[in-house]
Amino acid sequence: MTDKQGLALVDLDEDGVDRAFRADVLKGLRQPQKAVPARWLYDDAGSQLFEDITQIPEYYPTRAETEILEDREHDFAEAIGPGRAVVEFGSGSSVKTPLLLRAIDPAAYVPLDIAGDFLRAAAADLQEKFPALPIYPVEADFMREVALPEAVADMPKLGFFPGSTIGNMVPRTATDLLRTMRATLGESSKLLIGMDLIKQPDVLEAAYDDAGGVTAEFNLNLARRINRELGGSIPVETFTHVARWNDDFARVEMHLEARQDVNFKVSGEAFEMAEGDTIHTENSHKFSRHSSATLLMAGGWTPVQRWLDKEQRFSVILAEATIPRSAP
Ligand code: AVJ
Repeated sequence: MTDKQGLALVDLDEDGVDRAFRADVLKGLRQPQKAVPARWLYDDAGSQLFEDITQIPEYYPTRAETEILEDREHDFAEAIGPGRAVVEFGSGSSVKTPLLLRAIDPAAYVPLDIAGDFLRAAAADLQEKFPALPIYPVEADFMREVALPEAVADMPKLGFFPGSTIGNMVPRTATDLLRTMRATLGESSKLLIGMDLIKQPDVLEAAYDDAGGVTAEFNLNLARRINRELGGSIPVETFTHVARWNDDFARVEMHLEARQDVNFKVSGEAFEMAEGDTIHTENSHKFSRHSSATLLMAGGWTPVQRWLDKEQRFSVILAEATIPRSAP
C-alpha cells in the first residue's frame, strides 16, 4: 500500500497484523518449496542481528568492502570527481558513507530509505560529520522510481549501493532495480556498487553459518516473528539453520530445515512439513568479473572501473549510465 507520493506504508488490519507480511508468508508456505521473502528477516531484532553478523569473524563482506572504501579514496576522487549529488539506496546506518563522501567532495547527499525514523536519525548523524554538505533525506521505496529533491535536479548524480545488497535479488529483480536506479538518477549518472565475489564454497558457507550461531539466530528469528505477529505455532526448536552454496545459480541460500515431521498453523491455516523439508529464507548471489558486468549491462550500466580488497574477496564497481544506441 502506498500514500499519495507513492511511498510504501505499513498496512495493518484491525488486529494490528501487517497484511503484506501475512500475505507473503501464507503464499510462501503453500508452495511445494516453502519460501518467505528475505525482506521479512529485517524486523528490529533481525536488523540488530544483521549488525551483529557484520562483526563476526567468518562474515568477511563488510570488512572487505570497508577496506576498499578506505584504501581507494584517491581512485574514487579521480574517477568520480567533485560536485555530484550522492544518492544512497537504502542508506541504513551505514558507516561506509562517510568514507565515500570524504573521498569525492560531493555537492549534496540524498539518502533513500523506507524506514523514515532511522533515515532521519542517520542523516542528522552525518550532518554533524559534514556540516557544510547539503543533505536531503527521502523516505521512499527505491525499488520504484524516486522523484529526487528539486535542489539536486541539475547536479550530476552518483548512485551508491554498497553491501552487495543487489545479491539478495534474483537476476530478474536485480535487473529491474538497476534499470529503476538509472531512471531515478538520470542521464550522465554514475553508480558505485558493491558486489560480493564467487569463492570456495566452504568459505561462503561459513560466512552464512558462523560457529557462534549468530546467523542461525538471525534466520530462526523469522520463525519467531511469524509466531509472534501472525499467531503461528511453528516449533522453532525443531528447525535448524542451513546455509548452502547453490552452484547452479551462484548463490548462498539460507533455509530453515525441519529435523522431524512437523505440523503447525499460521494465521489459522494448517501446514505440514516432513523431516528434511525446508523453508527458503534468503539468497545471497555471488559474482565473477563477467557475471557482474553482464548484470550491470542488462540493467543499463556500463562498468568502467573495479576494485578488490587485498584478499580479493569482494568487488566495488564504478559504472556509467549506458548511452542507448542502436548499433553494436
Ligand atoms: C545484507 C543482504 C548483504 O547477503 O550477505 C548476511 C544478509 N544474511 N548473513 C548478505 C545476510 C545472512 C547480507 N546482506
